[in-house]
Amino acid sequence: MKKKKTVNFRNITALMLILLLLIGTACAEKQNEPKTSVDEIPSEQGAQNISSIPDTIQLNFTARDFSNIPLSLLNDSQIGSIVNSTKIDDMVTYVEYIPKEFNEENPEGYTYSYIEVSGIRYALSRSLGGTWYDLTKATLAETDTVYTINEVRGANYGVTIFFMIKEKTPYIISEIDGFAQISDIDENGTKEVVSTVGTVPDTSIYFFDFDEQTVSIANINGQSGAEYSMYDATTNTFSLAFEPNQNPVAYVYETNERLRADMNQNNIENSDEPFWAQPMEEHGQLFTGLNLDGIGDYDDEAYVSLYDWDDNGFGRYDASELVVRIRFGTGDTTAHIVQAVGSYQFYTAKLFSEKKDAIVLEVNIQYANSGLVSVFALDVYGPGEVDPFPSVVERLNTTGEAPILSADGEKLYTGSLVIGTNITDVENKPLQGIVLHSTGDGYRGNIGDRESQTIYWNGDGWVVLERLETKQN
Ligand SMILES: [Ca+2]
Ligand SMILES: [Ca+2]
Repeated sequence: MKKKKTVNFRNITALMLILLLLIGTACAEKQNEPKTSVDEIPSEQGAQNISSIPDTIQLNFTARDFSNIPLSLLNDSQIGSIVNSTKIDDMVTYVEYIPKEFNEENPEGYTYSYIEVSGIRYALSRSLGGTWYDLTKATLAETDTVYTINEVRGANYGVTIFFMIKEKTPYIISEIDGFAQISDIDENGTKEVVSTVGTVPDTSIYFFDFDEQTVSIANINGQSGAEYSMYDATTNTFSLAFEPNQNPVAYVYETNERLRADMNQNNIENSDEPFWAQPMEEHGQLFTGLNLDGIGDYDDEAYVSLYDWDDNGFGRYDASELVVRIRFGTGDTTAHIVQAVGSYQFYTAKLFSEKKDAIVLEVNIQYANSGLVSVFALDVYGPGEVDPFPSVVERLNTTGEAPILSADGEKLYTGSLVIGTNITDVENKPLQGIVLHSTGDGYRGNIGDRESQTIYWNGDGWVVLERLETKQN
């Protein structure tokens, strides 16, 4: 699933403002609700029982008509001096000013603003000033453009005002409590609005319908029974907590107006995991100076660790995995897992491209010292090479029962693979090959290195360039 990683300035500043203004907003808006003590805000250390949490929450939106209130004209005589002026687009200029005189209607200590549309000035807002209060233009869908500005009402009660321009006249279409964030929360190309208010965070989702001239609203706490809800623009998820001292649970918003628990995120915080289910890292090793994506020379790294779920320590093949974590010079990361037990050999080789290295792993199987191995060849792609995200393609994995065939249908090797895998340059070929050592067919007795074969990737598959009998016992 695609995860939105973009964090825009407005989101960050809006989040900061939410925190600053939650108290004031709660006082102004939530007086008729029972008071909830700050102690009931869920703590990160709280006990978690995933099973009591709803997998999905269907939200019901209530539509209300656009208010369509024209902005009032500003009398030029009220303008003392211009603080700054920003051209938002061809039609709209946003201006902050100081009134000619302060009075009951225009008290001191605020920043005042107006917009100029086709030469006509309209009074806009009175705010606490600073960068957080700028006029912002946002396109919610295709040509549906709105302008937003934040305003402080009363003591510290924040609202977001949405207006649009119709026939050169600005109309307020909606006012939303709190400092709203505009984000495509279901990633369908149309942006929604999310706003959180209250000392115990209470989040609502809004969407605008410009054909119907309505704004629809669903309050998450009211409809889910959650005590707490917040939106995180970085991960594009909602955090809900249903009981005091419960870890917040991450939900994604789906286009069918449903919140669905995001188990990928929630499992990370699953404190129900017993000790015996937790992997033990037997050993880890960092390999630096690699060139896996062909970008930035040898600036890629791999960290290879053996994890073990065999709590009794028998070193069993079916209870351990080798995890290869890759970090490119670009900062992007990916990972690949192969079955292994005990020790392994790590090689890099130009198997699939002259421009970059592939990873070859020779891993011990069955028992750490049996001499039997599996060989993996991993073709690594950085972000943007084949997918927007980095990926690892396994071009060789010898763990299966069935013999591995070459591009022209012959067995790559016979018998079992044994230790001694190495990388070799191949005469008159641009790429490198792998030398696999094997017991050969029909061999009984001690496991020994009886045959070796050089395999080479020809673009479509592996071919055997050379096969040698290496030892006669
Ligand atoms: Ca959307
Ligand atoms: Ca690189």
